[in-house]
Amino acid sequence: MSELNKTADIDIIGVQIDFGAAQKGVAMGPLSIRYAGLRPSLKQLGYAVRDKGDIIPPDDGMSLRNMIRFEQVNATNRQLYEAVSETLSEGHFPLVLGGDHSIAAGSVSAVAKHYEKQGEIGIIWIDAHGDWNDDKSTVSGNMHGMPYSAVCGWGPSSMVDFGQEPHYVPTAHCVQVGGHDFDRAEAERMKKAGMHVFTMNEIDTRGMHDVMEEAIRIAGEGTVGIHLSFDVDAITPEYAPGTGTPVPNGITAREAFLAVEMIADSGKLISMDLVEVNPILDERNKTGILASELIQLALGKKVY
Ligand SMILES: [Mn+2]
Repeated sequence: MSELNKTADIDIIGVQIDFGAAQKGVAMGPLSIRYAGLRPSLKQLGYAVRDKGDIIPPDDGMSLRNMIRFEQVNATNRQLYEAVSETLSEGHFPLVLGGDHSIAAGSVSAVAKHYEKQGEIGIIWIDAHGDWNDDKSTVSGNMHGMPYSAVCGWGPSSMVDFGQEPHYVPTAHCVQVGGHDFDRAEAERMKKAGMHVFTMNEIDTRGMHDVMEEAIRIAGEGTVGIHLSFDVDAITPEYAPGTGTPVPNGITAREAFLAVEMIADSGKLISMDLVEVNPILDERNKTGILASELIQLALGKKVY
């Protein structure tokens, strides 16, 4: 951990939402990660840990055109934006547990806004998917496919508007790692926006260590720090079966460990989401346990 975060307390914020995804059950993700022993493990690392509990979405609300359950997703993200902002203003480290990935719209918006006067933040987004659709390019209308585009200012703008005048994250500092299931229009948008994308092919060719060195440089150099948004569907389903949109032949658990250990060693991590753990689809909480381990390693757990 950085000097900045070495002394920081960690606030756990769960978000029980699955309205951003087609496959239900991911709302129970925060509990499955907690059951894997997250809090005592983080305490063992020397952190003071405060669990702020879970944000519960409203049980009703409207959809907009090509944005399914928009109202519920937006109301939930508004609450998350406020919770993360409060945590940051108290000097604590926000650790956000999903829930589907739509929640990154709330968490990243809060982090970018908090550091607005100090400088830009960088983002490392580890995911099988781009999450770079807007309400025009989307094929499914599911909002968990849109947050990365939204926080970069490429829309949907309504997804990150909580009345705060959003501070968008420049794509010059935004990295996608582990992508291998992009929609065609989505990929075009990412290219146009100048996103830095390290696909599975690139990881195969160069190795995770090389890829992460560059990713950390892009997100970490000239920024106030790095937000890590980790979607467990980046990890191949043999290791992470408990997720709603699994994609075969993703990164291994070892590669994921290496990636988050390198982020920890960079000393640049300022906030983190861990999303898309779906206990209904899991095998004996395997994915929840893996998620807990990834968080510990990202926060500085060492084997030796
Ligand atoms: Mn995702």
